[in-house]
Amino acid sequence: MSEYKHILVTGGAGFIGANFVRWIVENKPDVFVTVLDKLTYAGNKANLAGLPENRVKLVVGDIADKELVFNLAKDADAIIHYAAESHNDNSLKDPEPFIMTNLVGTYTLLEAARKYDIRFHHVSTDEVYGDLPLREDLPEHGEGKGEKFTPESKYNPSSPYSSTKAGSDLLVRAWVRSFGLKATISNTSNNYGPYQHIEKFIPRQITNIISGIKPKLYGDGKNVRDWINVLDHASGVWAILEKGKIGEVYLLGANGEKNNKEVLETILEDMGKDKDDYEHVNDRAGHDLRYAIDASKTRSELGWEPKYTNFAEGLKDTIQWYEDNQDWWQAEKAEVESKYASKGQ
Ligand code: NAD
Ligand code: TDX
Repeated sequence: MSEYKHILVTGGAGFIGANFVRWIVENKPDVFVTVLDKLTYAGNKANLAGLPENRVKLVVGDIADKELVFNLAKDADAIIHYAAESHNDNSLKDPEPFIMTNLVGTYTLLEAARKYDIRFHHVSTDEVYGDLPLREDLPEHGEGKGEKFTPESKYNPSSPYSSTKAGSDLLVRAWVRSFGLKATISNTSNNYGPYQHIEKFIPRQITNIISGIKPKLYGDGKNVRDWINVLDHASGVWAILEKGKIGEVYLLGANGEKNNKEVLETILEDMGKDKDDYEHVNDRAGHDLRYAIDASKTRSELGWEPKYTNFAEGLKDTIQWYEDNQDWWQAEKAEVESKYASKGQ
């Protein structure tokens, strides 16, 4: 039996939120989910298609809408906060929605959780810690202190996206300390899996190949991301909600470090192409070099373990999902690519 019977999931029609809602429906039969989602370009009702009405209700609205948020919060016993503007490249073009959603929206939710004394879990990213040197540039080839992010790492965000996520984390910490809010925070590495918007690296390249467009690699492709399957993120968030200590920060990662070039070559080979059949395009401004998560505290304190740690297999399943669900992404493909093309990417 779950301690939380009615959870309010913000951003539940986006990539990670929808996978979380699907995970709840599958694994927590006594939990009812209200999704609050604005359905921005990144949100999609279809991400929740097929879920039973007696388990999941979608409310379309903005997390910065105080009246709506307070109304929904009073009927919930926990808020799991996924909603965000989430794409670094977009934040370089127009930071404003990032300020409004990631900061003002988070503030609005925190005030509602404070008023009704509700458990709050804030979903954040490893990008708040900035970046790490590449392993090959470390003196002792990767072994040693400070090599991965820990909950004690210094905040050092690089982009408008990551700085607004860092700001939202700090708001949560202050609400815990000053108002006794029952909150936890998770900082997670790069997720992959179904329902990810095609502006993001892995789905963009898969859908490029299906569409006969050459994949696009930023810079030299040496940048490293620490990949975690989106379902392992879901189980991690639930473990923190139920077993995490109030006021604590938990890192979620699955030892999945890969550089972008390696990931792209694997996608190309899996899809029957030459592994060098791609283009180098303009690099991202301020492009973070490497992310890597040390999740040992989460594993030892909460007993959480990622299950889907075979990245090669997970990537194959993800490719298959985009091949099988072309109706889900085809209509947006030309517009996404023309936005990138206008920046030489
Ligand atoms: P996404 O962009 O796919 O989904 C975001 C969702 O939030 C969308 O459904 C969108 O409609 C909704 N939304 C945006 N603004 C809103 C608003 N003002 N009010 C209500 N809903 C709004 O993002 P994602 O990749 O699923 O990321 C979810 C969360 O996880 C974010 O907080 C992100 O920072 C964090 N995160 C993502 C990753 C990753 O690899 N994608 C890694 C670590 C952490
Ligand atoms: O076409 C591309 N070519 C390319 O080389 C795109 C879209 C990206 N890249 C590179 C940039 C990054 O090094 O691939 C890497 C991954 O890029 P994104 O998918 O944009 O993800 P990233 O910037 O790493 O951020 C993601 O993980 C952390 C999520 O989008 C964030 O929401 C999360 O906080």
